Amino acid sequence: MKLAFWRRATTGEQEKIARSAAAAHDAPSGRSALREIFRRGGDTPDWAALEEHLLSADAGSTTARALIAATREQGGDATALRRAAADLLRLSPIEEAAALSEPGVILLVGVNGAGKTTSAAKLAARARAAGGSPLLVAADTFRAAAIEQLRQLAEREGVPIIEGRAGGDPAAAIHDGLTAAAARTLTPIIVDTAGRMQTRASLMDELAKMRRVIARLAPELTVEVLLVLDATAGQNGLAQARGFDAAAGISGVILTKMDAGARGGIALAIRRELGLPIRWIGVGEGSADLLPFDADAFVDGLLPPEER
Ligand SMILES: Nc1nc2c(ncn2[C@@H]2O[C@H](COP(=O)(O)OP(=O)(O)OP(=O)(O)O)[C@@H](O)[C@H]2O)c(=O)[nH]1
Ligand SMILES: [Mg+2]
Repeated sequence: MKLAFWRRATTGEQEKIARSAAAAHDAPSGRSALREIFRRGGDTPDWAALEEHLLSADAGSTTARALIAATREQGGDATALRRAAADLLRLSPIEEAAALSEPGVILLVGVNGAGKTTSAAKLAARARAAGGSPLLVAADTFRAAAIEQLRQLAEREGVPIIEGRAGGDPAAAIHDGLTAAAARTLTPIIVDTAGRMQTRASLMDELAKMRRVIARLAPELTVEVLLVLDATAGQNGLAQARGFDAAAGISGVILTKMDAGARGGIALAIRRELGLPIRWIGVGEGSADLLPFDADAFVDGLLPPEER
């Protein structure tokens, strides 16, 4: 059976995605700001104001300039801007094929408080809803409370869990998880890891070790490393993504807290500067509040079109 674990967003999900990106940016004023910038039917657009607008949405200056250049090339109107942004964010056919194939292991990494543990539970809930038999692995052995937190979420979702030993080696928890999953044919294996700063080399090495353990014990499993990024952290997300990608080889990003006033332009910057695909977005604390990323819906909210 092919498991539709990641799939394109439904219409209802697209609306939620657009709403979260719009709420972050105050849609009515975003709409009128864009109308001003492109002065419908008037003179040339106000490029400086557009740059300002993109910066205020957290796109970062490199990405803002690249988008403006693409907009000019493609006709210089608001439609060209929206198209350039959506083209940038959309998964390539190869990325989409990878997203659609069921991963064997999903490793969630990121800084403290980004939303790794709740996202692990949300992913497990989705995998179950899609007819899968996921296994959660509590490899945040740094704090006993973190293991307890995932245990409670696992119980709530009715998903089995393998718990690391508090204070123990996270790689050992992964070892136990792989063994249990093989014995009980559970898949995907969703691993929650401890929050860490991308600047701490020893903690980055620990992530690389976790990957090595998986490659050694279960070389047949595809491993997806998802960076969990708090969208409200703004441009700091870029530094986080760089550090984690260098250490652990990130395959995609979960952008959390898009419901909490984040300015979603960071998605554009991550994609443009690091080439990483945004795969999921978090729009709340509940187990259903993780949505498959949809580039067009996201741009609809971030750079709202004229009223239709
Ligand atoms: N509003 C909102 N809150 C979220 C979202 N995702 C996570 N949170 C909240 O953010 C807080 C931290 O989430 P955790 O999942 O514990 O974060 P973590 O990355 O595991 O944290 P550490 O294990 O301490 O590094 C919790 O209160 C979550 O409910 C989201 O998409 N929207
Ligand atoms: Mg956690």
